[in-house]
Amino acid sequence: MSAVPADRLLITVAPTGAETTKADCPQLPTTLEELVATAKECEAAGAAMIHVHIRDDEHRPTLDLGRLTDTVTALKESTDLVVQLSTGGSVHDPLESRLKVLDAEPDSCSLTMGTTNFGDDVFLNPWPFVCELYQLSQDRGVVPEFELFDLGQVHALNRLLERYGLPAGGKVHVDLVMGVPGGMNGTTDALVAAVRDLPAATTSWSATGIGRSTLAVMLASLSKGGHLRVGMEDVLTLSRGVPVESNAQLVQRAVEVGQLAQRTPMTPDEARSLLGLDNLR
Ligand code: KMH
Ligand code: ZN
Repeated sequence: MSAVPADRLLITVAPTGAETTKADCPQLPTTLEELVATAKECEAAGAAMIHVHIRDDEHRPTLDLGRLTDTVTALKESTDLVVQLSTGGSVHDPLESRLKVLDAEPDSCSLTMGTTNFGDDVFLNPWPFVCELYQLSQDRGVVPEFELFDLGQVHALNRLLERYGLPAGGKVHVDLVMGVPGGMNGTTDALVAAVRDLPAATTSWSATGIGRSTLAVMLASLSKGGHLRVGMEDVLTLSRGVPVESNAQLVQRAVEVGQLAQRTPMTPDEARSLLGLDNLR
């Protein structure tokens, strides 16, 4: 496929995450049926990629390999979305289980470039683990999305690419995860600094702002020509005191804000081209 036109906007939906409980947020998609229904709605609304965390029968985060594999299969049968599995899991998941996520054969996996204070917890990503996961993704032909929570992780990504070369598929896609308590601020200034220092090999990048930073980061990303990640993993209110009812509502809002910036939502096929998945077929 030819190059994706510059006015196209990649919208990734992160519908569930690992932090919010079903009890606190009954509209959070935690069962496979709910996840598939959400994925279909979000695809219809304009999303091209889905970033997936799954839950067990008690709605608790899990990295159970059988469930992950069934989830990839179900999403591929029911949608055309690029399926990205989280290798971050929850802050309680052991590193070995996080490496095994790639056995579920997703199109893409998240790959966080360093350890981050995560609210009162620690999201552990020691350098040797980052290197092992990256090399595994290269061996398996899984396209990583480099998740950067902090400016130091921008530097770490430069170091990783210098040491191990390009990802499977040959493209470098980055997601700036901003506004996590312990990571970089969800501000235009922080976004500009992070984008300025991205590796020269970067071919695309998106950004998401956690909680109330969501709109500031969305506007900053669009104004710098970036892409967007939205979803209930990252934000649960539309405005102060107004709860999000569905992930599709957040995708719809991203489409509308993107339209103001004269950007058109990318199709899943265009996303595959953008991310280098075409080169792996
Ligand atoms: N749940 C966070 C601890 C990822 O998906 O790779 C990690 C996270 C990042 O959400
Ligand atoms: Zn995640």
